Amino acid sequence: MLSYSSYMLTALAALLVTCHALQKCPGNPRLPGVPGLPGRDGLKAQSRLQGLLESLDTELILLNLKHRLSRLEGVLALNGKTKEVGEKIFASNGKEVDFASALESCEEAGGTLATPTNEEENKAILSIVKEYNRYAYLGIKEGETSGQFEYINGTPLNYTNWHQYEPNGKGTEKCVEMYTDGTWNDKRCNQNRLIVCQF
Ligand code: MAN
Ligand code: CA
Repeated sequence: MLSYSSYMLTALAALLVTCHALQKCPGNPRLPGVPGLPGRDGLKAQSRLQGLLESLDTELILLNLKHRLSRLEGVLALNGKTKEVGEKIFASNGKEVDFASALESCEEAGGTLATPTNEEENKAILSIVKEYNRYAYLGIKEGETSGQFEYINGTPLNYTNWHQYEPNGKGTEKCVEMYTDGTWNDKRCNQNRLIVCQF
């Protein structure tokens, strides 16, 4: 897979290097006329060629970006820093802060707090919690009605993994932490808990 994409990159790069050497790249206002094709036909062929080179340039940029991204993902996964489940990537920096600061850190990094919406995601977050052996705040909070919890974007929960007898805070524990066995506890929001974000 990697060697194939590397081959494609090299091949496309060679093509574009040639086009740059011949000064026939997209962005050059005019290409020389196509021999044997006079006037209007020549211009048509010229603009088709220009379009082709432009789309090749875009393809090369996209391939290069994909290649660099997959290498970055490989490095992060290898260091055990990320857990990927479906479309989601979970990650931690190992720091422990209160709920508001944890959410802020995740949002500053372009994500949000880790929010398990099924068992698989819960297990992925749990693996990070276990790695650091620290409880983590989840992207879940108590709604208007006490005892009723929702996602931080205000939508109702479609999956829960409460510890036995939880939630029990009755309005006094508005945040939710994950224990090191993956179960949840409603908890005051001012504790220091592991930052786990999702992207
Ligand atoms: C503490 C707090 C509560 C939790 C109980 C469980 O009092 O962490 O949130 O429900 O322990 O015994
Ligand atoms: Ca509780």
